[in-house]
Amino acid sequence: MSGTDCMFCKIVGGQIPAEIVREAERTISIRDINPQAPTHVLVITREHYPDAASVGQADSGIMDEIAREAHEVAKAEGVAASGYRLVFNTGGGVGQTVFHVHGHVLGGRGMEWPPG
Ligand code: D5M
Repeated sequence: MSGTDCMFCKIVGGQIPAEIVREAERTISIRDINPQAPTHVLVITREHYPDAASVGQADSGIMDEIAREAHEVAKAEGVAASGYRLVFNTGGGVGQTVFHVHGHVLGGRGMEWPPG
């Protein structure tokens, strides 16, 4: 799925509105529509890849960029010092619902380990 069928491709293309918190050459970062923490931002690749596994195989460099952008988001949101999670749900069995790679930046509250 990509282009006309993919919701995050439509957000990247400006066809669906989103609260954009950061833009970079290869990623955009948007506020999650259903936040699970006081800070919940998604770092999305501009190019379509279904998940972290496929993007890692096709273009390993972009994972570095996602991690860098996630940290910039965390700094801008004021959660870098207290800590944050960068989560990639990879597969429907562990909760991935949008099959366009995105890192969840979660912070601003205490969290448990292991995750549920
Ligand atoms: O995460 C998919 C995430 O995407 C989930 O936390 C909801 C969020 N989402 C879905 N639609 C939108 C829009 N339109 N704007 C912002 N956020 C959205 P996953 O890891 O695939 O379960």
